[in-house]
Amino acid sequence: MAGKVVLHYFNGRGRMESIRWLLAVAEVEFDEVFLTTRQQYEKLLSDGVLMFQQVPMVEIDGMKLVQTKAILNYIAEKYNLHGKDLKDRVMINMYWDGLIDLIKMIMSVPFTIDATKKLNIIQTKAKERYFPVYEKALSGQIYLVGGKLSCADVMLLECVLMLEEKFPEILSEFPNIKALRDRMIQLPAVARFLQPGSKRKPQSDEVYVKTVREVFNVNLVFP
Ligand code: P9H
Repeated sequence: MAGKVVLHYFNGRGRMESIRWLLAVAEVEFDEVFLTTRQQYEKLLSDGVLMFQQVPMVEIDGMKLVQTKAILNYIAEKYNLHGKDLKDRVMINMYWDGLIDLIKMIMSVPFTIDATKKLNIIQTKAKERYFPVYEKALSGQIYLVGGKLSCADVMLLECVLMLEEKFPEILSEFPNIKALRDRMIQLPAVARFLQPGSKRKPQSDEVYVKTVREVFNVNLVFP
């Protein structure tokens, strides 16, 4: 039996949070090694365990996986969260990739000079470009694809909850997405992940931003 899953990333959301969400919904236990110093990062580099000198890195089933989407795909496939056939899978991937684009915008906010301006752009994009797609996909459906929970539903919930932290009324014109959100937070695995003390990470703070910049020795700033 392969050892426990181990996540290598910062003690914050960033790109790893979607992986934490998917593992939590798949009810897969995982440990975390937090990157806090430049020395730690340099050791990972000298040990040759970061294929592109980047994190996230996830140890799973005897492998050291990198590239967030590849890791998410592996987990989704392994735990039957990636659709029942090719056509369902491509629909899931389209919805998933749209959400990844939106989450990348949200992830950059703590590193952005004018965070308020960026957040307003994100709110507009969410309400005008992304949420209408998911609202339509959920009309008459309990999940986005094939009537079955998939990794796209998980990421939509992750994204909605993050946006509601900034814009509590963001779902006011999207009753179908709100119904999905209200349903999914009742799922035992999701309810557990939303409990205080779970491995879900809080909103990024100054410590997180400072740590990322120090570890990579770069004054990372997003436009
Ligand atoms: N394709 C953290 C918060 C917000 C936005 C970005 C980064 C890309 C994947 C070192 N990893 C600052 O860059 C932190 C990737 C992975 C890959 C990294 C380097 C990033 C961040 C850390 N940067 O999807 O996994 O960009 O390791 O030399 O590139 S995450």
